[in-house]
Amino acid sequence: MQDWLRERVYSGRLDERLAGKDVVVAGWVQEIRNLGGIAFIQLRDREGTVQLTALKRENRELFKALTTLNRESVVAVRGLVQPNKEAPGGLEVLPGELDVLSPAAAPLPMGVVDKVGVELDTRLNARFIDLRRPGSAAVFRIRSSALRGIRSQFEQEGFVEVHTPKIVATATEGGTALFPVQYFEHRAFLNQSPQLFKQMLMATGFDRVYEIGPAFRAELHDTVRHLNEFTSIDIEMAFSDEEGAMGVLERCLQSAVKRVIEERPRELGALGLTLEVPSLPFPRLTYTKCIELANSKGIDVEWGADLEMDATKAVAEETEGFYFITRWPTAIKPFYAHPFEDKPRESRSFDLMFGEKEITSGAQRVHEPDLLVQRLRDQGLDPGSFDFYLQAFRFGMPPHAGWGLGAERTVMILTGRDNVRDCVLFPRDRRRLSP
Ligand code: AMO
Repeated sequence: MQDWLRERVYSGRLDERLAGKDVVVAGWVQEIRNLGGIAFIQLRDREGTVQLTALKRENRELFKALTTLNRESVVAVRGLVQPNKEAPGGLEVLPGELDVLSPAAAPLPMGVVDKVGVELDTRLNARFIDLRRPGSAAVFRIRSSALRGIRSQFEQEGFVEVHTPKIVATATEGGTALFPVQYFEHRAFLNQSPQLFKQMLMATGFDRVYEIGPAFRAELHDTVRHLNEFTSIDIEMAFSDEEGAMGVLERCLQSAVKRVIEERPRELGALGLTLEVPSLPFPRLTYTKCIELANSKGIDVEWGADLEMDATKAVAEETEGFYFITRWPTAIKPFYAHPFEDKPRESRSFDLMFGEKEITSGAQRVHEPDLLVQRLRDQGLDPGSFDFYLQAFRFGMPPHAGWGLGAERTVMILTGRDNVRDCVLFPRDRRRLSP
């Protein structure tokens, strides 16, 4: 590596003010057009491309070295910036020195700039190449900004970031979807959700916590919405009911969209998208109302049943953007959802929806230890195996509420992707464990 590489500038920073100056650019050789005496090379970095224009008569050796490179080789070039109306961006660099940092082998596992469509599987198998494509990379830049927006909202509202264990002894979200792991002489599992731990932290006085981390579900689902490992954005807040938690959620999503619009105009452009900041509050529909709506559209679903895709589609036709479904039947929500005091068959739970897609579940939780034991039994669970959790409720546990938001499903919405696999770098699904 040459010392001058330290002076590297991104292609996006090149403008007329640098005309006549020497710069260093570095990146991947995207395209080489050799016309004999002159060659045009498109060099790509994270901000776009810059044209290198090499003249054979100026430097034969450099010309040969540049024009015989395999596509996607990584090089650094030091050269003179010159205005050129025909070059992309109106500027070109006349290379004076070349450092080939890493020659690429040929053929490539997949093309970077080829117009032909590439299957998702091919793209995921060659993900390191796929992510060189502006459209694929845009998803992850948008994801990064969205998470920054959400985090900044948490910080603004006094949440403490925590990290809870991912190797655990019990299920939280139903016993069938667990990945077992051998933990020395014990059988353990990969955690499905930080649920039990974030609730236990409500007994400590932290008051408001958030965690952004992996969650594992051994679900057999092979759909465009399900992953076996996803990123869960979780909060728990003490002295709050479900309304308080819903308020934080809608402000977080608003903040995420604002950040993306501010920080990622180029990426939104690459995806052909314009986003609008959602206005608050998001509409709230009760579960009962959703059942009525679905029934009125000829969908046969009874009160007490989960809302399947056909029912949520019917509801989505009546709404726009984000909306909450509230007051779910207690029997179909997890044991920790608090029943309404005056109407215990309904719970203080909610889902956040976008169209027909669910992206968050949350609730005010049961904080009364006796009721919690009862709710575990009602759901056919053994309170004995939740002892470590129940302990935290017996020595002073404030009422509390929280939610879990799926990062990938949120990114699907923000980037208009149809498949959740597009929104995770290296997806884990029923058929995919590598790369
Ligand atoms: P739930 O199981 O509904 O609730 O999950 C919350 C959110 O996580 C995302 N999600 C998934 N994303 C991709 N693939 C999956 N297999 C998957 N499963 C879930 C979804 C979903 O809305 N403990 C509760 C949350 C709480 O009450 O605080 C929970 O985990 O976006």
